[in-house]
Amino acid sequence: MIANFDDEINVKYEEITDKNPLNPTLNPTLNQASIDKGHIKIRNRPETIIHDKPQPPFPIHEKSSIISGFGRGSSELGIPTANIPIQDELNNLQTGIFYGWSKIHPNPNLKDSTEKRIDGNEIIFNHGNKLIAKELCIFPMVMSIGWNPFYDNKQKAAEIHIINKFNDNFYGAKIEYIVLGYIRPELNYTTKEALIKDINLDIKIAKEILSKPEYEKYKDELKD
Ligand code: RBF
Ligand code: MG
Repeated sequence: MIANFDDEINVKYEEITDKNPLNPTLNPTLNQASIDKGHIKIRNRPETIIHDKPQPPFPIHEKSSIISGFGRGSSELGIPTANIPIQDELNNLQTGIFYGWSKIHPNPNLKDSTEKRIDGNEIIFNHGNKLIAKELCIFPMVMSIGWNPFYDNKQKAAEIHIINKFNDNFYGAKIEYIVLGYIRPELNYTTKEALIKDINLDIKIAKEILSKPEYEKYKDELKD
């Protein structure tokens, strides 16, 4: 199967090499992706290696609280992310972009509260209690771990973009997730649009891989 990923992406190759044993090869000549041979190759993007099934250290299954991030994900990129503390298992991973399954657990026992974000803005923690039943399903996710070179963060962050359109935010809820594989290293970009385009490709790739039975079956581990 040939997927049509023939987007031109404007990437500055400032690859984060910290703990990056995979060292993906760059394929500047290809402008379409072939998924069938276990590799996704896209022009100007490091290649994504797809294994028949998750390889160690995956699967990594955790349940974590959602903390406030920079507030850039929704407002600037249109790609909201749930920021989570970097716990041991995540800290041991190479930095980069990952994929898997996720699910939100609201806390109906908690009332709304407010918290000050890093940028000084007050945000309301609704603990996930505004979400409706169909938003509490298991969804595919993409996860970014690292320093966001495009924004030059001073702190390492872990964030999850759940691939679903939510009607409300869910600060203060818990997120359960299972990480199944690695897509690419974090990159720097010449424009915000290029970053957005690349994240959308990550989403496309994640959905593609997660639809394979050997990856889809891990959804069951998040069922109550
Ligand atoms: N930030 C970067 O600086 N470089 C990246 O390559 C990058 N890739 C990302 C891929 C995904 C799937 C997601 C969800 C985020 C990525 N980010 C990246 C982080 C992005 O800059 C961050 O979510 C926003 O700045 C909000 O904190
Ligand atoms: Mg965020």
